[in-house]
Amino acid sequence: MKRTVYLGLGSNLGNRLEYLQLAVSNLPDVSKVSPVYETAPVGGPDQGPYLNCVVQLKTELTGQDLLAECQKQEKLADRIRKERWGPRTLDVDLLWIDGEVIEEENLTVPHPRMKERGFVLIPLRDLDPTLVDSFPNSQKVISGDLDSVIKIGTLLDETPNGE
Ligand code: GSY
Repeated sequence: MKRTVYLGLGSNLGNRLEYLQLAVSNLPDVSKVSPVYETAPVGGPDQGPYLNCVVQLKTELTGQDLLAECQKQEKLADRIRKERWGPRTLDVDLLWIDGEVIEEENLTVPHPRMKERGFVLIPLRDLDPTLVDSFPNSQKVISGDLDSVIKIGTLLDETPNGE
């Protein structure tokens, strides 16, 4: 059965928009793409601003399949990341699989920090306001981050029927 999955995409190195576009074009089963936001970096060393967006998939892929897809897209973007939390050409995080809880050695779903991050909640709310409203404190997190998350536009729509 197809499930609704959300992935968080981020880039703060090189041609950031191109890396996001590349991932959206290559990911399987994409059904919706949020606007792109420029966002202040959260955590880590001094680093440049990110571009972030959230992608919805309608898919039968499992959590492990999806994790492999995320890693494949990061590799395709020639990810260079010397420092944990440091700058990266592309980060693809598996955020949500229809409410499924996964706690495996290499994978935790829902993403453990997604509900604390304006750069995830704001684009996710564009795609699924009911889901974001169901998270405790989401309004507070979003209000606190509104100044550091600026909508800059949309990616090309690569979905088959332009949903
Ligand atoms: O967790 C994703 C990588 N990342 C980001 C990000 O995508 N956006 C912003 N604004 N800050 C971040 N810090 C990390 S780590």
